[in-house]
Amino acid sequence: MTENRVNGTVSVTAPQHSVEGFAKEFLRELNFGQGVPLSRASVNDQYLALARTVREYLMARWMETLRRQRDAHAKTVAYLSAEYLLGRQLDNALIATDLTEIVEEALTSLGIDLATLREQEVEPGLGNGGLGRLAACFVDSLATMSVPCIGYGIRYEYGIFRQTFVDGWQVEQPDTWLSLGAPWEFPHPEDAVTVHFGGSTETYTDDDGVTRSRWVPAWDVLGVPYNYMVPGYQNGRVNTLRLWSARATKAFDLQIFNSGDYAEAVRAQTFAENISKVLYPEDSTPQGKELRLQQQYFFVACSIRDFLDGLPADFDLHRLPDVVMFQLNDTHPVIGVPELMRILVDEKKIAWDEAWAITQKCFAYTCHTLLPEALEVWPVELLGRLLPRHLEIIYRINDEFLAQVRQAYPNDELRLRRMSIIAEHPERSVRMAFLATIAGAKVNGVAALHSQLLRDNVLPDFSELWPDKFTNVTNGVTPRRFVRLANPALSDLITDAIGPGWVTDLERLREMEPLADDAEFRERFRAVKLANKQRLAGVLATRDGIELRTDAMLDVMVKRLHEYKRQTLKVLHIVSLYERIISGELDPASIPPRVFAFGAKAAPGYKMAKQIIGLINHVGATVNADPRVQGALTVVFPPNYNVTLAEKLIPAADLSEQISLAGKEASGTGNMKFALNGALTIGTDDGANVEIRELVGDDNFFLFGLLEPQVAEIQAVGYDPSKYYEENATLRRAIDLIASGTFSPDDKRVFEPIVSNLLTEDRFLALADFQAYLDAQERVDVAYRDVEGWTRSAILNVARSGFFSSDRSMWDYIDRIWHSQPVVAR
Ligand code: 26V
Repeated sequence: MTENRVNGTVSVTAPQHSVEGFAKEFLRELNFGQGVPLSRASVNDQYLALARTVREYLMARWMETLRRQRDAHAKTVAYLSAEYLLGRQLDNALIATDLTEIVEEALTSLGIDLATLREQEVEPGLGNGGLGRLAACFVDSLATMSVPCIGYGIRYEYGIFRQTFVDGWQVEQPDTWLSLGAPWEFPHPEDAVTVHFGGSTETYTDDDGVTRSRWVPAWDVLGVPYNYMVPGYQNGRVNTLRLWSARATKAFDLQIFNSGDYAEAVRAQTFAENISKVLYPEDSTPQGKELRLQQQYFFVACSIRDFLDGLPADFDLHRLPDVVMFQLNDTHPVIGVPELMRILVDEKKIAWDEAWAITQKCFAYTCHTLLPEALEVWPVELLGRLLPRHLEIIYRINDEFLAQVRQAYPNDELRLRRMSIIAEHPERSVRMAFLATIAGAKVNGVAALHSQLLRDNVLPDFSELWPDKFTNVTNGVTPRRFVRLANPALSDLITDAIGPGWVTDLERLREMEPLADDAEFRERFRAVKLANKQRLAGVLATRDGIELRTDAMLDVMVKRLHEYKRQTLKVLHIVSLYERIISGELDPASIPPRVFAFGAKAAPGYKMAKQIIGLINHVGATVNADPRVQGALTVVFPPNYNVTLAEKLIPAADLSEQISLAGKEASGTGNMKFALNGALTIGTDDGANVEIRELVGDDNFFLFGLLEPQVAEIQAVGYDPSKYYEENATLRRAIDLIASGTFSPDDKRVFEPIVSNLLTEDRFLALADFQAYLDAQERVDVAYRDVEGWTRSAILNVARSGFFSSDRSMWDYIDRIWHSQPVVAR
């Protein structure tokens, strides 16, 4: 897409405010907001005052945006997501308002260093990984495109845990992101919503003699909304993110107060507030988790009610699809489907068929995984106990759906069983992905390959029944945060070359392509990379006491720790190089020095993932300390990888590791961030890697490994990893070195579970891809030695990755799914 579709820009704001003006407002916030004089203000006081001053610059735009959207009666995207991995807010607000320079000067005039205040902000880590970060990128893009969107989610009191390492093993600490103050949020207790749980259903005859059902719930909680600004990039727009926090209801308080039982009152309050207490760290086995279902219903019920309450009193609900699309970010919010049906049928007394027609036009579903164990199912017993009316509604949806299937495929009992929303084994449960697919106007995967596999392997019966329902929207990332903010040096270089328009029209990066052949430009590009490595070295030194050499290739693998992502394959590569060095086979002086950087959190309950973290750290400690290596290999693994660290790591990287087993990574979005920041990818034919390689070209991408159909073939005949161990001496020596206890002298058998898993099961075929990976890494070494050639490829990666802007993803959702529009200036 070359056309610039960024609409509705009010005016690119050259802030009318002066340095002196800003300094004055900042001091006013410090004195009257924080209640301290500058002379006695802590860094935190200064940070809070700064945040509040900056947010004031967004306030009028926020109100104006909402007014304009209301006046336009525009269709709104209500993005329903259990996770938003936002990253720090201050810098994003500064680039959005174009205030950075003014603020820097104003603070300097007061003897304050902006960089110090930036470091004071604790990022809201309200997500696990890719899915939550994607939601944050999407709301950024919609604000920048002037498209009406409200992001709905949960204000977890504790976000993703803070990771520490003790002797190389992961230890989790609570994430207390709210403890030093939360200057970016606006609580709105007056908009609180009551959410019901439990109880039973009953039928009754209404005034017109119609038999109806209603829910008689047993208990309730209050949802208090907190609003967050989502500023568009220098376009005068601010959208809203509305996150719900659970409180005990007044009714609850009063009842208990009257009973005179103080301890019980506190217990009840704790019980209610537990609902938004902690983010679930995605688990290795997402078995029935009652609190998680409560969280899901809680935020979805609040959000739907909130949206409906915002409509005019006389609004005809048959027109609901004209004004909203509830986009389901994975299956977590799917309980919203029976909730909307319950409201329309039970409360608004709309006939079932009409209500179903409305509902089917108001929801669309995005699937973010292919792993069968990651598809959510809820035991019927649990759902019926917590949400009895919703279970009845799901049953009726299922009955009518199965009648439709029976008509399309007479006498096909097996098909009915396969397609039923209700699974019978191993226990009766509700398949949330099926419910979402049946209710959704559209179902999409998140990269071309993923969408194809979703149709062919995960939901084949549904795609046969409704081929037009399925579509693809390849993920994207926001160039504001991940290039403009994270990589100012590269941003300046690009802007110098092609002007500033690329920030909101990323395809324009193509204009840089010819510069790949310009020696002087390549030189400047390398200087940027080096400066980013030096910046990272500074961050790691102060943050973690890690020493980072900046004259080596920086090879980075950052993502959640999962077996399918194959961090073990990366470890096997490192161990193999190390083994070849100490056995004298490989001269360390003969390879380009490399720093291997990891960042990864393991779900606290995922034992194997935590083992792998231990292995990486132990291998690192051994390799880094061994003089025989002569510094040719270094392993660094800073703890607590998060958005803030990503913003420093990615711009410094030379090589991006995207090595999941083909067919397992739905898309990946880190892969896009690396390419846009001029790292070359070593990767499998998986997720969005496929599209990255197509765009940047085979010469600028290191492809290796089995293709998805080959994986399926091997698994069909029965995969035997031990064969690879026996037949490949290099692999055998690497595995034997781990098994020998070299990396864990205090407990030589500690990595036994990893070794035996690799040799007997190796579910994600690391051993099958090992040799291909090693060969590709040798191609990397050769390419890296050609400094000019490597730089050329890196520049082409940047120039050809404009497609991966989340702005493009959002236009695709608009064209294929939402059919909404920007609200342009009038
Ligand atoms: C959950 C589980 C739980 C059971 C063990 C394996 C497993 C694997 C993944 C998940 C999370 C699934 C949802 C998710 O975060 N998907 C990610 O979404 C990103 C945005 O679309 C996408 O780029 C990643 O490829 C995808 O893994």
